[in-house]
Amino acid sequence: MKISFVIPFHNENKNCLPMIERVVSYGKKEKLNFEVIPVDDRSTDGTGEILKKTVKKYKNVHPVYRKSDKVEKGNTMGKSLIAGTKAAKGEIIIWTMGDRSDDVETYGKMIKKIQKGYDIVFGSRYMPGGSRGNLDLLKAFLSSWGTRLAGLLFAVPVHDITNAFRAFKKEVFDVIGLESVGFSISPEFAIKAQLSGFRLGEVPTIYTNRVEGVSSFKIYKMTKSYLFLYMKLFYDFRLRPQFSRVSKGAGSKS
Ligand SMILES: Nc1nc2c(ncn2[C@@H]2O[C@H](COP(=O)(O)OP(=O)(O)OP(=O)(O)O)[C@@H](O)[C@H]2O)c(=O)[nH]1
Ligand SMILES: [Mg+2]
Repeated sequence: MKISFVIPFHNENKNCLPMIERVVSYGKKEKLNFEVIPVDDRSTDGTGEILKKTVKKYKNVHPVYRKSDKVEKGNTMGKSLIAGTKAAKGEIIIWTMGDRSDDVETYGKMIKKIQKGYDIVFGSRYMPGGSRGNLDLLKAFLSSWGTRLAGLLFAVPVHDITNAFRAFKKEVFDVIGLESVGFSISPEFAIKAQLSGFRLGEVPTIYTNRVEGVSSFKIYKMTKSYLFLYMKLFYDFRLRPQFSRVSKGAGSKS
C-alpha cells in the first residue's frame, strides 16, 4: 500500500522545508511506502525555489508547480489539492496543510481507520479527544457550524469537514469529481462523498495556529463560498432527485 501526502503551499517560505521534513521523518519512522507531493502555485516568496532544493535532498518528494493559463484571482487551494491528488501514485491520499498547523502524529490513526474499511477519514478538532488548540473563536464557531449545517442538510455523520486535513482512498476522489477552486473544497469533498454512499469516518486531532507566514484565509469570502456551495449542492442533490447520486466517473477539474 502506497501513501501520497499532498500538501498545498502558497507563500510558505518559512514553513515548507520544515513541513516536508516533518512528513518525511514520520514516513521513515513508520516505515511507510510513501511519496510527498507539495503543490506550489504562484508563490512569490521563494517557496518554489525551496521546493526545487528538497527534490535533490529527498527522492520521494515530487513537487507540482501549478501554473494556470488564465489569470486567477483569489485563493486556489482547491485547484492545488486537485492537481496534487491527480499527480499522486498512492492508493491512499492524505491532505495536510503546509503551515504546520496539522498534527502529523494523527496519520497513523487515519491510516488504520482506512484499513478498517472507511473510504475517507477526517482529522477532527471537534470530536471527543480532538482540540481546536489556539484556533480563534470566530473561526472555530464558523467552522463547527459549517459542519453542523452539512449534517442537517446532507446527513454528513462527522464533526469537522471544514479542515482540509484528511485521508482517503484515491478511488473516492476519482469517482466524485471535485470542482471547488478555493477553501470550499473541504466541505464539497465531504458532502459529495456522503451523497455517493462512501463510508465517512473521523479521528481526533489537535490543531495549532500557524506561527510563521501569512494567512490566505478571508472569513467573509470563505463564508460566502461555503453558503453558495451548500445552496448549489442542496439544489442539485435534494431538490432535483434525478441528481440524488453523484454521477460516477465525473472526475475532478483542476
Ligand atoms: N497551492 C496553494 N496553496 C494555498 C493557497 N492558499 C492557501 N494555501 C495553502 O493552504 C494551506 C491553508 O491555508 P491557510 O492560509 O493556512 O488557511 P487557514 O489555515 O484557514 O488560515 P490560518 O489561520 O492562517 O492558518 C496553507 O498551507 C497555505 O499555504 C493557494 O491559493 N494555493
Ligand atoms: Mg493554516
